[in-house]
Amino acid sequence: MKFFTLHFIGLILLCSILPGQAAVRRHKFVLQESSHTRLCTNKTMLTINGQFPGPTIYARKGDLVIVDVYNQADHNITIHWHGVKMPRYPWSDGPEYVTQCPIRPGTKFSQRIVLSDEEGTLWWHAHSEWSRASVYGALIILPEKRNSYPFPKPHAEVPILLGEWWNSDVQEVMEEFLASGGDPNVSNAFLINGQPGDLYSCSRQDTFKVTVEFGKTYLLRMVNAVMNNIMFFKIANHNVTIVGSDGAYTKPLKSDYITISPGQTIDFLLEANQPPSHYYMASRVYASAGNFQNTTTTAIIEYKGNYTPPSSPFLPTFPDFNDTIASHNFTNKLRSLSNKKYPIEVPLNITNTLFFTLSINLRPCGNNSCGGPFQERLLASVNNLTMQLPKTDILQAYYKGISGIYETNFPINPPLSFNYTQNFVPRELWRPENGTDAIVLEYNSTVELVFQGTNTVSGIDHPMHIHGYSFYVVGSGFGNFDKNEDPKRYNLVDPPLMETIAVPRSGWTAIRFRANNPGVWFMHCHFERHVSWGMGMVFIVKNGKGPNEQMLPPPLDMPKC
Ligand SMILES: *[C@@H]1O[C@H](CO)[C@@H](O)[C@H](O)[C@H]1NC(C)=O
Ligand SMILES: *[C@@H]1O[C@H](CO)[C@@H](O)[C@H](O)[C@H]1NC(C)=O
Ligand SMILES: *[C@@H]1O[C@H](CO)[C@@H](O)[C@H](O)[C@H]1NC(C)=O
Ligand SMILES: *[C@@H]1O[C@H](CO)[C@@H](O)[C@H](O)[C@H]1NC(C)=O
Ligand SMILES: *[C@@H]1O[C@H](CO)[C@@H](O)[C@H](O)[C@H]1NC(C)=O
Ligand SMILES: *[C@@H]1O[C@H](CO)[C@@H](O)[C@H](O)[C@H]1NC(C)=O
Ligand SMILES: *[C@@H]1O[C@H](CO)[C@@H](O)[C@H](O)[C@H]1NC(C)=O
Ligand SMILES: *[C@@H]1O[C@H](CO)[C@@H](O)[C@H](O)[C@H]1NC(C)=O
Ligand SMILES: *[C@@H]1O[C@H](CO)[C@@H](O)[C@H](O)[C@H]1NC(C)=O
Ligand SMILES: *[C@@H]1O[C@H](CO)[C@@H](O)[C@H](O)[C@H]1NC(C)=O
Ligand SMILES: *[C@@H]1O[C@H](CO)[C@@H](O)[C@H](O)[C@H]1NC(C)=O
Ligand SMILES: *[C@@H]1O[C@H](CO)[C@@H](O)[C@H](O)[C@H]1NC(C)=O
Ligand SMILES: [Cu+2]
Repeated sequence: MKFFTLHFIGLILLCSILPGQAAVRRHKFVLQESSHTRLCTNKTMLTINGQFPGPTIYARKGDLVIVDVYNQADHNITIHWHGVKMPRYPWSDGPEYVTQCPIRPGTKFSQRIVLSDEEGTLWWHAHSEWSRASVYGALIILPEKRNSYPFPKPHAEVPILLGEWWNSDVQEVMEEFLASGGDPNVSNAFLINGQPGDLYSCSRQDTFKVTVEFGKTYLLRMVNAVMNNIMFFKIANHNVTIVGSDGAYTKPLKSDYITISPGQTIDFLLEANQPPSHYYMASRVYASAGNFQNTTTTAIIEYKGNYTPPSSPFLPTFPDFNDTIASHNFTNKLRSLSNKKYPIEVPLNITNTLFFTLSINLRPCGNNSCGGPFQERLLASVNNLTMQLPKTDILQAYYKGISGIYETNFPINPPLSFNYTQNFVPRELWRPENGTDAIVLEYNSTVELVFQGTNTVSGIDHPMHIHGYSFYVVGSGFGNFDKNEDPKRYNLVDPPLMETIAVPRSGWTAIRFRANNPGVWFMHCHFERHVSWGMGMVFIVKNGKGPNEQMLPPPLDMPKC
């Protein structure tokens, strides 16, 4: 009798928890031109709902978020939900001409953001030309109602969005460098939550501030929405504890600085354990090559209490701009939580072994008229292919069987093997080929992908991002990947689960994932100038046999080309 009662109650509990647990949340996004002033410069720019940064979306694990996107600006747009896997539903993923045609001015598209196992901080941003410079915001995914964080409940939570600001129109910056073939103009400032901070002119009164109480712990949810740089981040006199990245938990990692790639997110705990005062949190570039903005953006941590604040808050000191070891060291220390409650499933039996070179390239221009080195045009490639976006999106072409839009010949190895990381790669290897190519993967097959940086033209880090998937980062190192020796040192026990990973300059990174999400998925460098130069390719993952292993049909309001 007793047994029956208990069993019965258990059943009721289960029923009330399982179905209907996930909520549907609806938001309205209106793309519009709105004016904003930074660095004493007033300009109109694309925003969502007039906000910069855009609205923060809150959800719980497994929810369905519906966003009605209205384009009331004079510019094409698409919105990407960065790090959301969108199981079986690539239709709302967002990359222009890969999964959809742009939402044209005066039209609307209802996007379904299908959350599944993501938990932590992700973000959304425009995925059309360079509009993401001002069209972005945080997407915060809390645990399911009955669950809590795998760390002590913080006293408060604060989103921290790193951004970038040009005094001029970003669209013009983009058009100019694509026309010239040279590098884009460097920006004028970096931003924390839309504000440059005190170290820039006329920014003091708007500097972002966090008020803390001594003895309390805060959860900071950081997103790197910067366009073209990996960033170092530091808080004066405080160490932080990293607890998550890219919408997955990590083992707690104590550090006195953070390296964060564009696209990546990092959740960390800040313990207010220092003498009450004012402290800067600050961010500046990590750059292994090229021109960059060398200024520092700041926000202020202000302790509550009665004390005389310093005339200026304490400022942290940073690793050198070009400290590749410091950058790589930090990223390399991240580990999955990987316990009973948060298990991981690293593929061990690999079906697809892929090796991708990441290169900056040059192509001659008519009468040496371009703005890149040797008056040539700067480009970028994966396995020597510079991706050309088609005029109709690849997803639609795949789904409807329209030919002539893309090919499926993307090479699984580079066409030539050479010493990728020698200091000076011979110039005959610098010129890439055009392509709009995909790799087709069988449903539920497993992938190991090694990214190899090359030093053609100039070696630099590449923050690589894959849509539709998170992946385990099983190894990385410097020099040329050694397929016999390096795999012996892979971490298959608790590798971090990421969706953006910085491949170090003159080095390589190995990732693994299971191709269990059918659809068309963009893979690209998250440096905006590199993707504009063609550093991208597409994975097509076929349907499986079962009913829950197939792509869902497209919505009726899919934008048309
Ligand atoms: C910025 O410019 C816009 C349009 O040119 C104007 O409407 C707005 O008042 C200006 N804002 C400031 C703070 O000057
Ligand atoms: C880019 O920089 C160049 C050189 O400083 C300048 O002439 C040009 O106007 C800038 N372009 C934009 C769009 O700001
Ligand atoms: C932060 O950690 C470093 C070691 O990484 C240590 O030297 C320093 O004392 C710590 N600072 C604080 C405020 O805990
Ligand atoms: C930053 O760059 C400017 C000009 O590009 C240069 O004058 C200055 O010395 C640099 N500052 C630092 C800290 O490297
Ligand atoms: C970093 O730059 C400095 C000078 O700016 C140079 O002396 C040093 O060798 C560089 N370090 C690396 C690792 O490239
Ligand atoms: C990198 O990490 C290793 C091991 O964790 C440490 O010994 C070394 O000092 C670190 N180097 C830098 C530059 O942080
Ligand atoms: C590995 O995968 C292949 C192809 O999917 C399969 O035939 C084989 O049985 C698998 N081996 C193990 C040890 O799981
Ligand atoms: C590749 O080039 C690097 C840098 O010059 C050099 O240290 C390395 O020995 C070379 N590797 C091979 C296999 O030649
Ligand atoms: C890339 O392809 C071009 C054109 O076929 C060729 O000239 C070049 O050598 C190739 N480079 C590499 C690194 O494969
Ligand atoms: C590659 O594509 C670009 C842009 O579509 C075009 O201008 C260029 O001529 C093409 N180059 C080659 C070598 O096919
Ligand atoms: C996918 O592969 C995993 C591991 O081999 C297996 O457990 C699972 O049943 C497979 N799923 C499908 C739908 O084939
Ligand atoms: C906007 O998108 C449509 C549909 O793809 C395209 O035809 C048009 O050229 C685009 N407009 C601009 C200004 O890029
Ligand atoms: Cu890149």
